[in-house]
Amino acid sequence: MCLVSCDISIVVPVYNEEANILPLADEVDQALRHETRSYELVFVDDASTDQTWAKIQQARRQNPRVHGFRHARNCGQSAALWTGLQATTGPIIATLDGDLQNDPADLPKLLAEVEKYDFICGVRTKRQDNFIRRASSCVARKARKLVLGVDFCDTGCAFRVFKRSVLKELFPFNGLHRFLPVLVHGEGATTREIPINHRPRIAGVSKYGLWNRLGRGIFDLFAMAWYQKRRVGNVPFDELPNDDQPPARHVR
Ligand SMILES: Nc1nc2c(ncn2[C@@H]2O[C@H](COP(=O)(O)OP(=O)(O)O)[C@@H](O)[C@H]2O)c(=O)[nH]1
Ligand SMILES: [Mg+2]
Repeated sequence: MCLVSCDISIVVPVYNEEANILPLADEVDQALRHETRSYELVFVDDASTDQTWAKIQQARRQNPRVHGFRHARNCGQSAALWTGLQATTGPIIATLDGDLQNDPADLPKLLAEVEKYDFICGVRTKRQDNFIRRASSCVARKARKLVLGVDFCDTGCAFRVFKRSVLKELFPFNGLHRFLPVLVHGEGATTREIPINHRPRIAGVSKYGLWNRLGRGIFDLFAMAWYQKRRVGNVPFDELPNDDQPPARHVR
């Protein structure tokens, strides 16, 4: 199911975002109009019950850089993200939300930074969400710092740009999308946080409430803490030399 090779793969998991697909495809195209590298925009529709899939097909007719995948049943944002990551081949990957809260105009800024770092995280400095959401992100940040000893400002921000090489540090689970920066950082990838624009949601409704955002995030935190302790890291190892070859050093 792999797509044709291109330089930048933009992965957007969506669920019931019918009104946002076409404007998002346009905004991405606009944002990358001066980009000399090739890109693909990959929507992963997580079995939406509205016209999202039809809109992805329409976007594809308007722009062949648009690709679409559709889950047979609703599996969640992380599962859709994983499907998109597996389906693409670009050496640079960008991810963003499909509700237009992330501003594709920030793409060039993040793409420039990924030349210097492995993983760039967007930070929603002027967040256009209600008080409960902002407060729960604050609590989650403090909990992450306390339990994991890492301090990323905004792991809830899905706008990220990273090198494909960091994918080898990741594995699929429901909740992965919140822990991407923590996992890649744990394996030694270089990370950078960059302020990005954040917009209010205009169309469609949020899919998250207090429990499936903060509650699950905190629950998963303890699994992350366990994994941090038990993970088998990248250990360099030597190979006994063959007769005609010099000793070799590998990194798993
Ligand atoms: N594929 C998939 N995407 C989802 C699901 N729930 C939310 N999303 C997408 O994840 C992004 C963020 O969700 P949103 O409801 O805007 O979260 P909020 O901004 O935190 O309120 C949007 O693009 C949603 O369409 C889901 O179950 N499956
Ligand atoms: Mg949103």
